[in-house]
Amino acid sequence: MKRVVITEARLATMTRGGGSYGLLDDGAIAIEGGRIAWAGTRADLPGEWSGVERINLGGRLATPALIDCHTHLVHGGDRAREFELRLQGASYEEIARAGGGILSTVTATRHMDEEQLVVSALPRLDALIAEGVATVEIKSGYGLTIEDELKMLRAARRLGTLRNVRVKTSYLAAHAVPPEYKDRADAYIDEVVLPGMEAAYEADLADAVDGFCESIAFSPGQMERVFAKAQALGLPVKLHAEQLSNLGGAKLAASFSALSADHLEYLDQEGVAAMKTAGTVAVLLPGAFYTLRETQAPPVAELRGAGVPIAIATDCNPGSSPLSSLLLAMNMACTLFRLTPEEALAGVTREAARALGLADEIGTIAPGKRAELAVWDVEHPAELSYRIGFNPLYRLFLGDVA
Ligand code: DI6
Ligand code: FE
Repeated sequence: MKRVVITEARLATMTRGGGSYGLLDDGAIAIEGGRIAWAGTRADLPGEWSGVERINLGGRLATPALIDCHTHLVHGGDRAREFELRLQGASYEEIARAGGGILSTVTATRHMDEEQLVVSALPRLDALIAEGVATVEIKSGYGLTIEDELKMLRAARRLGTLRNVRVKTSYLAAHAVPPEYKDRADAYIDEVVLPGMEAAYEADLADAVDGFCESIAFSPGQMERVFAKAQALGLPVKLHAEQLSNLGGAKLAASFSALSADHLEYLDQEGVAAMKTAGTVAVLLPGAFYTLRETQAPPVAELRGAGVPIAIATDCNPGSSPLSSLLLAMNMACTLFRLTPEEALAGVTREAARALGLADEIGTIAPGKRAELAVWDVEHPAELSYRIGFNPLYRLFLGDVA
């Protein structure tokens, strides 16, 4: 197996108990077969690694490669016109109820084939990769027929073969009720969401099952039926919960041991407690908060106080978060939600890994983890959250270094 040692690096290991950021000023990382065998201060590098090929980072900062754990990267068309309408005063819910919003993206997505979806998603994926992202979650949810949902998931899987990036997919047929099932949400669940989930599972196209629990989408009772099926198939669940109102979605998700509950602006104390008990990660999406000019921030102090892990993601989607910069999402999480820069960085590394069920594989610089590192031309990790519209990535190292 190939061996290599990375030296002359400042390391933000993001391991717990390592002090602030798990920072090591004069660090080294020993890598064997694409996995970290040892990480620490250079002076302590075990003798067996002397004479092994070195990569000198010239004193730059290395962090775990970034993880965007919530995106709708694959979709047809755009919603620039809806952006204009919102600026003229229409609300996100009004537009959705009038058949625009998510459903206008459904029309555009249904008109595209798998190849067109892949081609249109690549620039967004490349923008993320250019900022140090090596793992990205991609949801379906704009097809809303069995075939169109599977088409989206196949496009997402293809993206993972076209670029050096790990793609985790989520089956999100329970995103909106399509026009052909208007006022028949339960029939849509029975005839499309549940059999489509089985088909996605059979074809190994879904790594998790997601839903949108909201008055303009699905009730907790309806989501419970979706999650029961996911559980029967052995698929982990997650949920868009408490984004526009409090329906108790996070509590429902936690009762199914969800990997994450996402958005959470209207989360209450009961939801926080349920998430803590279940180990469900809170995925905060400041791009949607910003785009919708939401004024109620998620209960960060309560989440932090309860010890609920907090992740940050772009929610990259054409309607509520046309954002393909994870660095900007980190900045927004600090400025809009008052996360610390260390929490923001943990939110796109360690906690994002946990939100995808990948905590054993990626997310920190520690022995046993994959050697997936982002190297930055900055001195201190707080700079990653601090600057706006500036990308200091020097290099992305993936498992292929050794
Ligand atoms: N919440 C969101 O922010 C995205 N989906 C969801 O359930 C937005 C989807 C869209 O507006 O296209
Ligand atoms: Fe979303």
